[in-house]
Amino acid sequence: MPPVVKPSTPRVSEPAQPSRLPLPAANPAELASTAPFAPLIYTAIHHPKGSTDNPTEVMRSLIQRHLVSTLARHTGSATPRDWWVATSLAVRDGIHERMIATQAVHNIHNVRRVYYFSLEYLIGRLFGNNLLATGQYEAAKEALESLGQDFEHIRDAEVDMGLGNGGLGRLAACFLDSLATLDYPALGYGIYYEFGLFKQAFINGHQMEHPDNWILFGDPWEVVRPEYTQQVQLYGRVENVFDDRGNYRPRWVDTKTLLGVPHDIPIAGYGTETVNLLRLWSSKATEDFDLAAFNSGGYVEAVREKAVGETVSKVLYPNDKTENGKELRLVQQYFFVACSLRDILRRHFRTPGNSWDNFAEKVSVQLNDTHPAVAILELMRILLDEQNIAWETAWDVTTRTFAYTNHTLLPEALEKWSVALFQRVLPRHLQIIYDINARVMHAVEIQWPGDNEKKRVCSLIDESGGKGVRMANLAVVGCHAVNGVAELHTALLKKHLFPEFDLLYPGKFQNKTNGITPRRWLLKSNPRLSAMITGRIGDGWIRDLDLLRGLEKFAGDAEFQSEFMAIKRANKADLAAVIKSECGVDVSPDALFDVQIKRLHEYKRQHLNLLHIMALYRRLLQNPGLDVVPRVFIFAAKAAPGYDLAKNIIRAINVIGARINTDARIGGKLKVAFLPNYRVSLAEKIIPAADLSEQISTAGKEASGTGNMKLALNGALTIGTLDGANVEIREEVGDENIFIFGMTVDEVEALRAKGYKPWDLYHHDEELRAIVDWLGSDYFTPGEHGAFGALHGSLLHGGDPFMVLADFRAYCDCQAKVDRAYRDTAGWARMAILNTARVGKFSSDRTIREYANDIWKLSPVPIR
Ligand code: 26W
Repeated sequence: MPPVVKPSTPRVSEPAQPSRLPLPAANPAELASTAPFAPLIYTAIHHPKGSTDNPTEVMRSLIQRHLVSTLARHTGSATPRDWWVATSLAVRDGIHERMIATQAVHNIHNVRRVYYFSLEYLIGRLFGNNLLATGQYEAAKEALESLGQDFEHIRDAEVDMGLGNGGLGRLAACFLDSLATLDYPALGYGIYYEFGLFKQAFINGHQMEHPDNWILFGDPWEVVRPEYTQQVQLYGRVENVFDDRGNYRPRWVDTKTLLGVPHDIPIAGYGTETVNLLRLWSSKATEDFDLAAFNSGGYVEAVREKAVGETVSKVLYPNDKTENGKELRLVQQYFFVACSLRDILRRHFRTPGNSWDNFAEKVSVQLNDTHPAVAILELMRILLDEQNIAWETAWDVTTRTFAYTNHTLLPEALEKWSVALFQRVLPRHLQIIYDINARVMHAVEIQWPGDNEKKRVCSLIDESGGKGVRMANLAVVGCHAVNGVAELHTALLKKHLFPEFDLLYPGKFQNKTNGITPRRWLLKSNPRLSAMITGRIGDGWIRDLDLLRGLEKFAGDAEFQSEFMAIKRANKADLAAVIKSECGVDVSPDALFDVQIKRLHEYKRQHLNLLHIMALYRRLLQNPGLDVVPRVFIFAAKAAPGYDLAKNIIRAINVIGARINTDARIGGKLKVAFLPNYRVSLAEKIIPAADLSEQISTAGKEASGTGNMKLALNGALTIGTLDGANVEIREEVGDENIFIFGMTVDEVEALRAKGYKPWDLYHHDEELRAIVDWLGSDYFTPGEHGAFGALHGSLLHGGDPFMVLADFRAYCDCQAKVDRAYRDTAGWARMAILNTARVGKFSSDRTIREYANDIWKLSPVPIR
């Protein structure tokens, strides 16, 4: 417990009005802007003086105007970046009008909103997306071309907004797109990291990390909102104070203060007036910070302190999965959550008639994993300490407000903060944790009297080893709904991670299978296929992906098949050019493009893929005439900078791949390309060109996967285990249109229980043994012994934790089936078309509707 101070004279903080917050009065300018709302969209924007109604000409004059008046550029000397900024601003003008209108309608009608809390948003580029959303794509393309500019070149000037690690961050971005497209009142909250996910380069096959200073030259999409700056407290200590009725009135004192400045990114729905916001906080030191040190003569010290305040939003943690327990990360989590809650309270309490009584009716907060779960404690603290609201009422408001999505079962990814750290950074919140826990323990005692084991697993405090706060347990008890991200994942969540809570809170756990936005992952990234689909079934699929079922009837049509495959080939030719320029490797668009793109992690088993490549290479060396379908193995993946084994796997793929690529003995039948710096904009280039999608995680380890959905939508066939959403993809496309192999979850569990011995497999499978030995030798790295020692060691001495050897033979056999299937061009085309036609379920629009109906109880609010 914290060091407590008990002052001799009890002090009482002024009891606040139970149902009103002492918040600043509504900003009159803001109310003025919301009051006389009229549908005036585009009046100024689309009819600049002296121009015509022709959208291309309107766009051209807007671009030229921004080039001159905003960028001070002569058209003759404008760089691609200038053109990109000017065009973005031209589009943004209209988006801002819609954004103002949307917010006005939401405010005036005091609508219920959902707030998505996420430490990560992998937005990628906004240019093409916003042009498509607002129906100005063609106009902008023609306008730029009429000004002598190459549209693709201009598009490439945009730096990806890479404020996330992987699936969880990209899911948040897809959700924002669907929320706006479906007219749901929603706001995303997160951190305005100055440095996003590191840039990756390869040197001699090794991953090198470089800072991603994405914002260096500014971002035309964002608007800074200094007027909504928030203050948050951290550190300090709790004074235990009692009021004159003996009630505990703790005071959190001697805190440090941080300022949060909001940066707003508009999120334009597709084909609708709705424009929602993504509000990201950057941290600043307060003036007080400076003053104190300045007064004591420490000017330089003051500036240094200020810099410390500003490091909070400096950098995205590049880890997915393993939590490293760093203090700065906890501070980031609290900082953004505290700013966001204050912003929500400001919005709620400025509306006449709103009170705490209707707070949970107007506010629904979705926690993207446990990373923002400290919000539960912060709302409790505000209610208890600042509003003097009784515990039961406070807990009721809080639990009705929050819902939690779990994204992983991996134990090393479950956040656990040391109690000592919590005590230092958030001492009052730790007290609240203990108070919540006492009630949880009470509920467990009633349910299972005298059962200490049940108490141990349900406790918010992990007593094993160093004491830790279990954020997942906090999230489960502090939320009214908990969801997994695929059917299988949700079942495992209930069975393995939270079986006691599932009994304690029946109905709280539910499934929401992930989805992807068809706007980015088909319409924008694959214009050829999009145009073909629209030509056959109309463009309704863009907002209703189930309509792709209308393509099923063409699956056996020879003409349709050859058109479909011609598009795939053209996309492959485009990707071949990227591979040439990025990797220096020549590949043929006629080869089978076999794609594995995702974070580099042992459980995702890029090394299983590598072992198969080595097997094929070895067979070809032994028999150069062997008839195999020519293949290009395409990888893209970043490894967490501190994850040595993952980096060793990258090196192995790069080095072995380079050897294969230059070995004339195999006649160019195999090629390996590891594209550096995987990011959203690169994914958009790879996915439309894929023939085969590698989804080969150890069953039970991949919560859902979303790359699997993107690839299937673009007509790639999946080779995969029965893991995550692969299970549901199989249900949709049919068993005959997917390549499933390997152990099931039950088989994995049974083998683990029996005692898994990778050495037995090594001894009994001759080819496997030869490959593993090859990997352990210095064949690929002459003179550098043990270059892949980490990888080789993990497979044998390390016990092969993800059972790569156990699935190796089944994987090779399945790959042989793929090889045979690819030779049947018409059969392959049919399967590919059926994949595109049948994955409508995986639209994030469907996912968002399910969240809205089952968890948020949220209705669409169409603007106009
Ligand atoms: C450092 C702590 C930490 C721990 C876990 C950071 C990030 C995580 C995430 C849970 C990692 C992640 O992105 N999970 C992925 O979420 C996707 C969206 O639901 C799923 O499709 C993936 O299967 C899951 O791995």
